[in-house]
Amino acid sequence: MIRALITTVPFGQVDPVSLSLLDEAGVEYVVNPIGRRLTEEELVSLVPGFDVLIAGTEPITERVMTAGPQLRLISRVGVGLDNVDLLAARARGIAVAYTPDAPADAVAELTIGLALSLLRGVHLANTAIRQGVWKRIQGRRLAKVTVGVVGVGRIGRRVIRLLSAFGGQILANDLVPSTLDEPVRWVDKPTLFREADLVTLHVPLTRLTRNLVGAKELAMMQPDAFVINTCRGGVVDEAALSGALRDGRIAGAAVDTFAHEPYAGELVAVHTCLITPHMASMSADCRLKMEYGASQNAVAFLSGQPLHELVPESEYTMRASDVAPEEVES
Ligand code: 8YV
Repeated sequence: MIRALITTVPFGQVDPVSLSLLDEAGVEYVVNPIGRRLTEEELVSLVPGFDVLIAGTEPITERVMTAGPQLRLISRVGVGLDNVDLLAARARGIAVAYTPDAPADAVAELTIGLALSLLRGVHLANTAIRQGVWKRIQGRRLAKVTVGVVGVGRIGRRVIRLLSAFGGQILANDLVPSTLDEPVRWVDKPTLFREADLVTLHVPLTRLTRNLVGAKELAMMQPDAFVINTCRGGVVDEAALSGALRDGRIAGAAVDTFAHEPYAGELVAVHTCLITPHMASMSADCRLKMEYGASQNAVAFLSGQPLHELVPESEYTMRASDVAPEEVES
């Protein structure tokens, strides 16, 4: 009997079809008994005896793989791979699959929602009114501001598509300017930080994107500018962001992803920071797409069928050289 540990939660809540798929394929599964993102320690104690991990964003380290010598497949529910030690997996012959397209629409939509909220001060008004303060906040519209998009991959492209419907200026930065249907101005990062009224980040977390937005970049930004991080914690230096917000060096931020999750750090006390609990991919359709995709990948792998969503070779090469394409200035 093949055994799968489903670490990501929720799973099968929107629709149990992904669990049925595993059942029909004769896969015995256990859903994360702790009900939240597992720590490395917890995963080490849970993993023995499992052949497959249907995984979230918990740390899937060499230690975890050593503790689970039966592991043959890590099937990520989502796109980010920073939590998976790809080289350790390869060294042990463990395949890694993911669902790279599934989260894009939901993450892009929430990003637009956060942009609108920041620009109109929705988060500030929501807090103020609960404190007995009736204060109508005057903000700006997306049509009237310049948005800087860092990382124009699957998610960044969709953000640009949605933004273009509002009609504002769009600045873009990535390794190589790509061909887009929408009008954007490709710029280097310093120009983007200096000129954008709102910066939104859509890069993977790598050694080189860690702290991509730190004190230096925040200092380049305009005092009425905003930052949105729906990509990965660690891409923004949280201490530097907190300092910049407290000192009023930028107007606000929306942070969905944190270096340590669940997050309970200093940004919680900063009222100009709109905080959400890594929920950009938490729309019903997106969860279903990711869960079903990851289950399909597992079933295909176990039945020896070709996998369409195996992590591509370029990810291993990049990991080995520790260079992320997004880091090279355009
Ligand atoms: C998580 C994400 O995978 O796609 C990603 O990389 O960060 C998320 O979609 C998901 O929330 C894990 O359950």
